[in-house]
Amino acid sequence: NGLALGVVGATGQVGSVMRRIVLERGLPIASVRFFASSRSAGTQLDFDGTSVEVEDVATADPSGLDVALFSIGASAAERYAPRFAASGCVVVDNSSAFRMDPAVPLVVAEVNPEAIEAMPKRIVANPNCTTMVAVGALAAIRRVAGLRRVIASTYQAASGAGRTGVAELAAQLSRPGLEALTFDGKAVDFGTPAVFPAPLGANVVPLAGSLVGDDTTEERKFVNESRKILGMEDLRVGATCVRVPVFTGHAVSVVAECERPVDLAAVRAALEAAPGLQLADLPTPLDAAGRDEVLVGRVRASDVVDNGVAFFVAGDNLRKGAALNAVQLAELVIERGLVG
Ligand code: 11C
Repeated sequence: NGLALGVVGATGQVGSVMRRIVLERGLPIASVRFFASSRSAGTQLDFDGTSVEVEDVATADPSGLDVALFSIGASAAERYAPRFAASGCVVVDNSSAFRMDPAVPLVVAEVNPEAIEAMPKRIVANPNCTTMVAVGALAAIRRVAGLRRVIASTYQAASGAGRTGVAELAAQLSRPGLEALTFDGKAVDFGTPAVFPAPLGANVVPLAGSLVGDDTTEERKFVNESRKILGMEDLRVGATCVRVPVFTGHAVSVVAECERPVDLAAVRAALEAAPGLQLADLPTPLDAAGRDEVLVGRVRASDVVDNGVAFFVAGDNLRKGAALNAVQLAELVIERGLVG
Protein backbone atom coordinates (compact mmCIF):
# COMPACT_ATOMS: atom_id res chain seq x y z
CA ASN A 1 0.00 0.00 0.00
CA GLY A 2 3.02 2.31 -0.06
CA LEU A 3 4.30 5.26 1.87
CA ALA A 4 2.61 8.63 2.39
CA LEU A 5 5.65 10.90 2.24
CA GLY A 6 6.02 14.55 3.16
CA VAL A 7 9.00 16.75 2.35
CA VAL A 8 9.13 19.87 4.50
CA GLY A 9 11.41 22.53 3.07
CA ALA A 10 10.80 21.00 -0.35
CA THR A 11 11.81 24.10 -2.28
CA GLY A 12 15.17 24.47 -0.50
CA GLN A 13 18.58 23.29 -1.58
CA VAL A 14 18.54 20.07 0.48
CA GLY A 15 14.78 19.60 -0.07
CA SER A 16 15.31 19.53 -3.82
CA VAL A 17 17.98 16.84 -3.43
CA MET A 18 15.61 14.88 -1.16
CA ARG A 19 12.95 14.98 -3.89
CA ARG A 20 15.46 13.56 -6.40
CA ILE A 21 16.88 10.89 -4.09
CA VAL A 22 13.55 9.34 -3.05
CA LEU A 23 12.95 8.69 -6.76
CA GLU A 24 16.51 7.49 -7.45
CA ARG A 25 16.25 4.96 -4.63
CA GLY A 26 12.75 3.81 -5.53
CA LEU A 27 11.11 4.46 -2.18
CA PRO A 28 7.70 2.74 -2.22
CA ILE A 29 5.78 6.02 -2.37
CA ALA A 30 1.97 5.95 -2.55
CA SER A 31 1.49 9.70 -2.16
CA VAL A 32 3.65 12.75 -1.72
CA ARG A 33 3.07 16.19 -0.18
CA PHE A 34 5.45 19.12 -0.21
CA PHE A 35 5.61 21.83 2.44
CA ALA A 36 7.57 25.06 2.82
CA SER A 37 7.30 28.46 4.46
CA SER A 38 4.44 30.74 3.45
CA ARG A 39 6.82 32.51 1.06
CA SER A 40 7.07 29.42 -1.16
CA ALA A 41 3.58 28.02 -0.53
CA GLY A 42 1.58 27.73 -3.74
CA THR A 43 4.65 26.95 -5.87
CA GLN A 44 4.21 23.95 -8.16
CA LEU A 45 7.03 21.37 -8.02
CA ASP A 46 7.50 18.51 -10.42
CA PHE A 47 7.63 15.05 -8.91
CA ASP A 48 8.06 12.07 -11.22
CA GLY A 49 6.17 13.78 -14.01
CA THR A 50 3.33 15.20 -11.92
CA SER A 51 2.97 18.67 -10.53
CA VAL A 52 2.58 19.00 -6.76
CA GLU A 53 1.51 22.23 -5.06
CA VAL A 54 3.63 23.29 -2.08
CA GLU A 55 1.61 23.72 1.13
CA ASP A 56 2.28 26.23 3.90
CA VAL A 57 3.94 24.27 6.73
CA ALA A 58 2.50 26.68 9.32
CA THR A 59 -1.13 25.99 8.47
CA ALA A 60 -1.25 22.62 6.69
CA ASP A 61 -2.78 19.59 8.43
CA PRO A 62 -0.15 16.82 8.31
CA SER A 63 -2.60 14.01 9.17
CA GLY A 64 -2.18 10.90 7.08
CA LEU A 65 1.57 11.19 6.47
CA ASP A 66 3.76 8.19 7.37
CA VAL A 67 7.15 9.92 7.16
CA ALA A 68 8.05 13.62 6.89
CA LEU A 69 11.55 14.58 5.78
CA PHE A 70 12.30 18.00 7.30
CA SER A 71 14.95 20.38 5.98
CA ILE A 72 13.61 23.76 6.96
CA GLY A 73 16.11 25.06 9.52
CA ALA A 74 16.35 24.64 13.27
CA SER A 75 13.87 27.21 14.53
CA ALA A 76 11.15 26.19 12.05
CA ALA A 77 11.79 22.51 12.87
CA GLU A 78 11.39 23.26 16.57
CA ARG A 79 8.09 24.93 15.79
CA TYR A 80 6.58 22.43 13.36
CA ALA A 81 8.19 18.99 13.78
CA PRO A 82 6.40 18.15 17.08
CA ARG A 83 3.03 18.92 15.44
CA PHE A 84 3.84 16.64 12.50
CA ALA A 85 5.03 13.87 14.84
CA ALA A 86 1.91 14.23 17.00
CA SER A 87 -0.24 13.73 13.91
CA GLY A 88 1.20 10.21 13.63
CA CYS A 89 4.12 10.40 11.23
CA VAL A 90 7.82 9.88 11.85
CA VAL A 91 9.83 13.07 11.39
CA VAL A 92 13.37 12.81 10.00
CA ASP A 93 14.84 16.22 10.81
CA ASN A 94 17.93 17.52 9.06
CA SER A 95 18.42 20.53 11.34
CA SER A 96 20.39 20.88 14.56
CA ALA A 97 17.18 21.42 16.60
CA PHE A 98 16.86 17.95 18.14
CA ARG A 99 20.25 16.33 17.58
CA MET A 100 21.43 16.54 21.17
CA ASP A 101 18.02 15.80 22.71
CA PRO A 102 18.52 12.54 24.66
CA ALA A 103 15.05 11.42 23.56
CA VAL A 104 15.90 11.83 19.88
CA PRO A 105 18.23 9.35 18.15
CA LEU A 106 20.97 10.80 15.96
CA VAL A 107 21.56 8.27 13.24
CA VAL A 108 23.97 7.61 10.39
CA ALA A 109 22.41 4.76 8.44
CA GLU A 110 25.61 2.71 8.11
CA VAL A 111 27.00 3.46 11.58
CA ASN A 112 24.29 3.24 14.27
CA PRO A 113 21.05 2.14 12.54
CA GLU A 114 19.86 0.33 15.68
CA ALA A 115 19.56 3.68 17.50
CA ILE A 116 16.45 4.46 15.46
CA GLU A 117 14.49 1.87 17.43
CA ALA A 118 14.38 4.21 20.47
CA MET A 119 12.37 7.10 19.08
CA PRO A 120 9.87 8.14 21.80
CA LYS A 121 9.13 11.51 20.20
CA ARG A 122 8.75 9.96 16.73
CA ILE A 123 11.55 12.31 15.67
CA VAL A 124 14.93 11.08 14.41
CA ALA A 125 17.74 13.57 13.77
CA ASN A 126 20.03 13.66 10.75
CA PRO A 127 23.60 14.69 11.69
CA ASN A 128 25.47 17.76 10.52
CA CYS A 129 26.93 17.30 7.04
CA THR A 130 30.53 17.58 8.23
CA THR A 131 30.17 15.05 11.03
CA MET A 132 28.36 12.71 8.65
CA VAL A 133 31.26 12.72 6.18
CA ALA A 134 33.84 11.74 8.82
CA VAL A 135 32.02 9.39 11.15
CA GLY A 136 31.73 6.35 8.85
CA ALA A 137 35.51 6.10 8.54
CA LEU A 138 35.95 6.61 12.29
CA ALA A 139 33.51 3.77 12.99
CA ALA A 140 35.37 1.48 10.56
CA ILE A 141 38.73 2.26 12.18
CA ARG A 142 37.24 1.71 15.65
CA ARG A 143 36.23 -1.81 14.59
CA VAL A 144 39.83 -2.82 13.88
CA ALA A 145 41.90 -0.74 16.30
CA GLY A 146 39.60 0.95 18.84
CA LEU A 147 39.34 4.72 19.09
CA ARG A 148 40.72 7.01 21.76
CA ARG A 149 41.07 10.49 20.29
CA VAL A 150 40.19 12.40 17.11
CA ILE A 151 41.82 15.55 15.77
CA ALA A 152 40.02 16.95 12.72
CA SER A 153 40.35 19.90 10.36
CA THR A 154 37.45 20.42 8.00
CA TYR A 155 37.33 21.85 4.48
CA GLN A 156 33.69 22.84 4.08
CA ALA A 157 32.02 23.75 0.82
CA ALA A 158 29.97 26.90 0.22
CA SER A 159 26.73 24.95 -0.32
CA GLY A 160 26.83 24.00 3.38
CA ALA A 161 25.76 27.59 3.92
CA GLY A 162 22.87 27.28 1.45
CA ARG A 163 22.11 28.73 -1.97
CA THR A 164 23.21 32.20 -0.91
CA GLY A 165 26.65 30.79 -0.04
CA VAL A 166 26.92 29.22 -3.50
CA ALA A 167 25.89 32.49 -5.17
CA GLU A 168 28.38 34.53 -3.15
CA LEU A 169 31.26 32.20 -4.04
CA ALA A 170 30.28 32.09 -7.73
CA ALA A 171 30.19 35.89 -7.92
CA GLN A 172 33.61 36.21 -6.28
CA LEU A 173 35.20 33.56 -8.51
CA SER A 174 33.88 35.29 -11.62
CA ARG A 175 35.74 38.52 -10.84
CA PRO A 176 38.31 39.40 -13.52
CA GLY A 177 42.03 39.53 -12.82
CA LEU A 178 42.22 36.92 -10.04
CA GLU A 179 45.85 36.17 -10.93
CA ALA A 180 46.79 39.59 -9.54
CA LEU A 181 46.13 38.09 -6.09
CA THR A 182 49.46 36.26 -6.51
CA PHE A 183 51.31 39.29 -5.24
CA ASP A 184 48.68 41.24 -3.37
CA GLY A 185 45.66 39.87 -1.50
CA LYS A 186 43.88 43.21 -1.97
CA ALA A 187 44.36 43.31 -5.74
CA VAL A 188 40.75 42.21 -6.40
CA ASP A 189 37.80 43.95 -4.79
CA PHE A 190 35.37 41.23 -3.70
CA GLY A 191 33.05 43.75 -2.05
CA THR A 192 31.62 43.13 1.41
CA PRO A 193 30.68 39.48 1.84
CA ALA A 194 27.15 38.86 3.12
CA VAL A 195 27.18 35.12 3.82
CA PHE A 196 30.73 34.31 4.89
CA PRO A 197 32.76 36.39 7.37
CA ALA A 198 35.50 37.08 4.79
CA PRO A 199 35.74 36.70 1.00
CA LEU A 200 35.70 32.97 0.17
CA GLY A 201 36.75 33.26 -3.48
CA ALA A 202 40.47 32.44 -3.80
CA ASN A 203 40.68 32.26 -0.03
CA VAL A 204 39.98 29.97 2.94
CA VAL A 205 38.01 31.16 5.96
CA PRO A 206 38.78 29.51 9.29
CA LEU A 207 35.34 30.13 10.74
CA ALA A 208 32.32 28.04 9.71
CA GLY A 209 29.04 28.60 11.53
CA SER A 210 29.20 31.23 14.25
CA LEU A 211 31.39 31.77 17.29
CA VAL A 212 30.35 30.39 20.67
CA GLY A 213 33.11 31.38 23.05
CA ASP A 214 36.40 30.39 21.40
CA ASP A 215 34.80 27.62 19.29
CA THR A 216 32.27 27.73 16.51
CA THR A 217 28.85 26.12 16.28
CA GLU A 218 30.22 23.81 13.59
CA GLU A 219 33.15 22.74 15.79
CA ARG A 220 30.83 22.00 18.71
CA LYS A 221 28.49 20.02 16.48
CA PHE A 222 31.39 17.94 15.17
CA VAL A 223 32.50 17.11 18.71
CA ASN A 224 29.11 16.45 20.28
CA GLU A 225 27.52 14.66 17.35
CA SER A 226 30.52 12.34 16.77
CA ARG A 227 30.33 11.30 20.41
CA LYS A 228 26.58 10.65 20.28
CA ILE A 229 26.64 8.72 17.00
CA LEU A 230 29.59 6.57 18.08
CA GLY A 231 28.08 6.12 21.57
CA MET A 232 31.35 7.35 23.12
CA GLU A 233 30.43 10.19 25.47
CA ASP A 234 34.01 10.70 26.65
CA LEU A 235 35.75 10.44 23.28
CA ARG A 236 38.33 13.22 23.03
CA VAL A 237 37.52 15.10 19.82
CA GLY A 238 38.93 18.38 18.57
CA ALA A 239 37.93 20.10 15.35
CA THR A 240 38.84 23.24 13.45
CA CYS A 241 36.16 24.00 10.86
CA VAL A 242 37.26 25.88 7.76
CA ARG A 243 35.27 27.09 4.76
CA VAL A 244 36.99 26.60 1.40
CA PRO A 245 36.13 27.90 -2.10
CA VAL A 246 34.43 24.68 -3.21
CA PHE A 247 30.78 24.54 -4.28
CA THR A 248 29.86 21.08 -2.95
CA GLY A 249 31.84 18.40 -1.15
CA HIS A 250 32.88 18.69 2.48
CA ALA A 251 36.31 17.21 3.25
CA VAL A 252 37.89 16.40 6.58
CA SER A 253 41.52 15.73 7.45
CA VAL A 254 41.67 13.45 10.48
CA VAL A 255 44.33 12.12 12.82
CA ALA A 256 42.90 9.39 15.03
CA GLU A 257 44.56 7.89 18.07
CA CYS A 258 43.56 4.26 18.37
CA GLU A 259 43.41 1.95 21.37
CA ARG A 260 45.67 -0.65 19.78
CA PRO A 261 48.64 -0.60 17.39
CA VAL A 262 47.42 0.11 13.89
CA ASP A 263 47.75 -2.47 11.13
CA LEU A 264 47.34 -0.24 8.07
CA ALA A 265 46.33 -3.10 5.80
CA ALA A 266 43.55 -4.03 8.23
CA VAL A 267 42.45 -0.39 8.44
CA ARG A 268 42.31 -0.10 4.65
CA ALA A 269 40.38 -3.36 4.42
CA ALA A 270 37.90 -2.14 7.03
CA LEU A 271 37.43 1.16 5.18
CA GLU A 272 36.99 -0.70 1.89
CA ALA A 273 34.41 -3.05 3.41
CA ALA A 274 32.42 -0.30 5.17
CA PRO A 275 29.12 0.43 3.44
CA GLY A 276 28.88 3.98 2.16
CA LEU A 277 32.65 4.44 1.90
CA GLN A 278 34.85 4.17 -1.18
CA LEU A 279 38.64 4.06 -1.00
CA ALA A 280 40.26 6.62 -3.31
CA ASP A 281 43.91 7.51 -3.96
CA LEU A 282 42.98 11.18 -3.99
CA PRO A 283 39.62 11.90 -2.37
CA THR A 284 38.60 15.35 -3.61
CA PRO A 285 35.34 17.29 -3.29
CA LEU A 286 34.98 17.46 -7.07
CA ASP A 287 35.04 13.66 -7.23
CA ALA A 288 32.65 13.37 -4.30
CA ALA A 289 30.04 15.90 -5.47
CA GLY A 290 27.04 14.18 -7.02
CA ARG A 291 27.83 10.71 -5.74
CA ASP A 292 26.54 8.77 -2.76
CA GLU A 293 29.75 7.27 -1.34
CA VAL A 294 32.10 9.17 0.92
CA LEU A 295 35.61 8.96 -0.54
CA VAL A 296 38.42 8.08 1.86
CA GLY A 297 42.15 8.03 1.15
CA ARG A 298 45.62 9.25 2.11
CA VAL A 299 45.45 6.58 4.82
CA ARG A 300 48.76 6.40 6.63
CA ALA A 301 50.36 5.92 10.00
CA SER A 302 50.84 8.97 12.18
CA ASP A 303 53.35 9.16 14.98
CA VAL A 304 52.11 12.43 16.46
CA VAL A 305 49.80 10.40 18.71
CA ASP A 306 50.03 6.84 20.04
CA ASN A 307 48.69 4.21 17.63
CA GLY A 308 47.98 7.01 15.16
CA VAL A 309 46.31 6.81 11.79
CA ALA A 310 45.80 9.79 9.47
CA PHE A 311 43.30 9.91 6.63
CA PHE A 312 41.31 12.31 4.44
CA VAL A 313 37.63 12.03 3.54
CA ALA A 314 35.47 13.92 1.04
CA GLY A 315 31.71 13.52 0.74
CA ASP A 316 28.81 15.29 -0.93
CA ASN A 317 27.39 17.47 1.85
CA LEU A 318 24.00 17.72 0.15
CA ARG A 319 23.70 13.98 -0.50
CA LYS A 320 25.33 11.77 2.19
CA GLY A 321 25.78 14.86 4.35
CA ALA A 322 22.05 15.64 4.32
CA ALA A 323 19.39 14.38 1.88
CA LEU A 324 20.70 10.87 1.22
CA ASN A 325 21.09 9.96 4.89
CA ALA A 326 17.62 11.40 5.60
CA VAL A 327 16.13 9.17 2.90
CA GLN A 328 18.11 6.20 4.25
CA LEU A 329 16.56 6.91 7.66
CA ALA A 330 13.10 6.83 6.04
CA GLU A 331 14.07 3.44 4.57
CA LEU A 332 15.12 2.25 8.04
CA VAL A 333 11.80 3.41 9.46
CA ILE A 334 9.99 1.31 6.84
CA GLU A 335 12.28 -1.74 7.18
CA ARG A 336 11.93 -1.80 10.94
CA GLY A 337 8.17 -1.39 10.89
CA LEU A 338 8.26 1.94 12.73
CA VAL A 339 5.58 3.57 10.55
CA GLY A 340 2.09 4.07 11.97
C1 11C B 1 27.85 24.09 6.94
N1 11C B 1 27.62 22.01 8.11
O1 11C B 1 28.63 23.56 6.15
C2 11C B 1 26.98 23.29 7.85
C3 11C B 1 25.61 23.20 7.30
O2 11C B 1 23.80 21.88 11.48
O3 11C B 1 22.81 21.09 9.74
C4 11C B 1 24.66 22.34 8.12
C5 11C B 1 24.25 22.95 9.44
C6 11C B 1 23.56 21.91 10.28
O4 11C B 1 27.72 25.31 7.00
